[in-house]
Amino acid sequence: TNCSWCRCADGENATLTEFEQVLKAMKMDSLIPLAPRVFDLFDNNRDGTVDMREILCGLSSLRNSRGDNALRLCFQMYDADRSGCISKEELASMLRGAA
Ligand SMILES: [Ca+2]
Repeated sequence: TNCSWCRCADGENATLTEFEQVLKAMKMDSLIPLAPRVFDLFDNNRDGTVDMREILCGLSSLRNSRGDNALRLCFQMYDADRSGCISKEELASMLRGAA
């Protein structure tokens, strides 16, 4: 089939563009502005694509996040260079992205 979600579910890896389609297909449109961050966060093995397992794993940690965990996850999402702190530049780009 031609849909990203199905290709992904078949075990193929999704690129960022395909990942955005997956978010749309899952009615998670609110995450689309954050797609590059979420994508980066889900890409556990850092190969530049997310596979089905990484997506499910990432989604379940999003869903199970409460309090501190959710906060840490958000923090990781915005900490673009993984420095452990959110720089002014990162904050600015986050606010630009949210606008
Ligand atoms: Ca990956």
